[in-house]
Amino acid sequence: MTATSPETTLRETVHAIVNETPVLDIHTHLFGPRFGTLCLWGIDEMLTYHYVLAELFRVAPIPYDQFWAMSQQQQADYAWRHLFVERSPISESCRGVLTVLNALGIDVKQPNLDEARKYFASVAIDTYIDKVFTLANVKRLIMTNDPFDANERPAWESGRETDGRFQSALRIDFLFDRWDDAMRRLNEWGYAVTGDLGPADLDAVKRFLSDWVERIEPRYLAASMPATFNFPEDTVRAKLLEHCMLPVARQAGIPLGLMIGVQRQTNPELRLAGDSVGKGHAEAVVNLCRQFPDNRFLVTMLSRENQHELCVAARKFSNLLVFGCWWFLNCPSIIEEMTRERFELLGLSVVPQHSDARVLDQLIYKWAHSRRIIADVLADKYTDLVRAGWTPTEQEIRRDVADLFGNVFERFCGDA
Ligand code: RAT
Ligand code: ZN
Repeated sequence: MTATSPETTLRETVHAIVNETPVLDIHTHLFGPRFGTLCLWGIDEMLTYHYVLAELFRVAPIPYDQFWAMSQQQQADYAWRHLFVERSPISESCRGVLTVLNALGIDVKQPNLDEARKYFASVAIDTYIDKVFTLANVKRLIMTNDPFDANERPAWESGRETDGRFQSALRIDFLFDRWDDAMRRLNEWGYAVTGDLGPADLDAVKRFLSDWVERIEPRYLAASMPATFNFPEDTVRAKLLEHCMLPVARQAGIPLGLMIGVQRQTNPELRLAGDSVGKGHAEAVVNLCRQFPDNRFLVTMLSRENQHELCVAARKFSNLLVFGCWWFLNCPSIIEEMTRERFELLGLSVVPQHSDARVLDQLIYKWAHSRRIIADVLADKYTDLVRAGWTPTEQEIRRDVADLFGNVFERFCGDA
């Protein structure tokens, strides 16, 4: 019998602790139970997730219009046939569906979705939410809440989310991306704006934001920015950012979350799956952090090429917290590379991952897959420390993982 090496024991301990530590998921598109049909779950939602559909259209012999005219069940059946039956589902998004089904005890090697549908028809949403939080070991998550969304607004107007596991983030993209429409709506809602972006307009936007901060108590203000975003720049976006978003975030004592690097609707035929990536300007982040030391910035960038500069920026400014492996970066090879780079440059002062889940069930796979990589990289780092004569105790490992999985974020927000 070969004895287990101390290195193997350390690795196993790290994996066990990473699996046992509940995580705070700081960016999702999930909704709590009081949002009714906005809370998406189940096999048909998983198979029509836009990450999956982008892959389906690469292999499916079907015109876009014909696909979009199908019912959601038909779309899911179609995706299952082409991506899971007629070829092996090796991509990250397809593998994710299998991880979820497998965790739920459903046989994944099926010619159709009958078994899976039978399972989902047999569970009630409240029980299922509890089950997913347990399986994914998520303690809380942060939603993405858009006051301009006609489906979401009424739920907020009739009161707050009462399930404490679902916290909010105030998403403000609409003000940046569709200022003309936003102006019209603001006027309808009693926030008089003329569009000249003079003091009265800026005051009205600030009032609007502050009212929503009061209404939904967000953990942060959030915006996704195109790859072209820069700061300073002579745009409506930069004016609103400087004179409305930043003061409101300061006043509320919450960070501004920036997700930079999207190229919207590169292929509109793909609908939600039609967005792409561009290399962003990390210097915009640097300029913001320097010019507004009293604001805190929670930043993720979409291009792999921006990751190193972003880490270096965070070394210079403690009001910058780097988070997550976003969207096209959320696949194992890149998560590993980014996590390694971040640990090496920033130690434990990062939020290594968020799920971006749109369908509740996805919490299960997104966290299972990421946990494994985070644990591996962390174990490598501890092994290096052992070589340098510094052996971590189990308690120290637990502390570090709890930091990565929530406490760093809470402290950054001033809440721990
Ligand atoms: O990851 C996604 O699902 C994207 O479609 C986006 O929603 C992105 O995460 C975002 O928050 O803009
Ligand atoms: Zn997102």
